[in-house]
Amino acid sequence: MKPIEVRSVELAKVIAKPNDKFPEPLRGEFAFVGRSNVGKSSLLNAIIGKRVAFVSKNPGKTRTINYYLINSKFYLVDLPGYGYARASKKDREEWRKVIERYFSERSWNMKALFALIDSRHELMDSDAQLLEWLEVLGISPVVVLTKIDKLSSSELNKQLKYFEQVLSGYKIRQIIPCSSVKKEGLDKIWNVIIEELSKE
Ligand SMILES: Nc1nc2c(ncn2[C@@H]2O[C@H](COP(=O)(O)OP(=O)(O)OP(=O)(O)O)[C@@H](O)[C@H]2O)c(=O)[nH]1
Ligand SMILES: [Mg+2]
Repeated sequence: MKPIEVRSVELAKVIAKPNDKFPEPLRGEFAFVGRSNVGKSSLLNAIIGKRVAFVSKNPGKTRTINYYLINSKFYLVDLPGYGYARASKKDREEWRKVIERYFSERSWNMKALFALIDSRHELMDSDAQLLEWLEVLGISPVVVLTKIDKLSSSELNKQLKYFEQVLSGYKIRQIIPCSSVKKEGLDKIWNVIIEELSKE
């Protein structure tokens, strides 16, 4: 497939408060969801090829819904992370509301959802909860296994087998192992985006 050249990136909209409006739908959007610290903002930067999203080694960095407009055509959406145990109850409740609002009010405009899961660990309860919730909503995510540069090739093989097995009970579109640091798997993410955009 012909790659998309990222000619322009603009932080088009930040949704911080419950009443903030979503931007005009344009040709659709691709959202990135996952536990806090799983690497959503890093992955966005890696696929865009520029440092636009804030990355932090401390969980809970992205607290708003950030819409990055690419080539004035479509959006990449950075969602706040869930499952950060040390956040206050109030904060966690707020993030949950923001994410829930996105799925209930805006997922109709989503062309694909990338659900990020850390390749190094077992599936967490909060990931399973998200996957179950997506099934209820009728959304089949692309699962992105992040930070594979931190695994040896034998560990990676073991984890891939584990995730294929544990995810087999869910409706998953594709599993993509990825590293934002080593820039691995990014082409597969682009292929999903290109395929969806070419459907119009
Ligand atoms: N080794 C390695 N580290 C990564 C990778 N992706 C992200 N990280 C690191 O993981 C930490 C969290 O990355 P972020 O991209 O901020 O994670 P996030 O999911 O956006 O986190 P929140 O905004 O808190 O939800 C940072 O220290 C990143 O440098 C990767 O592919 N490989
Ligand atoms: Mg982030």
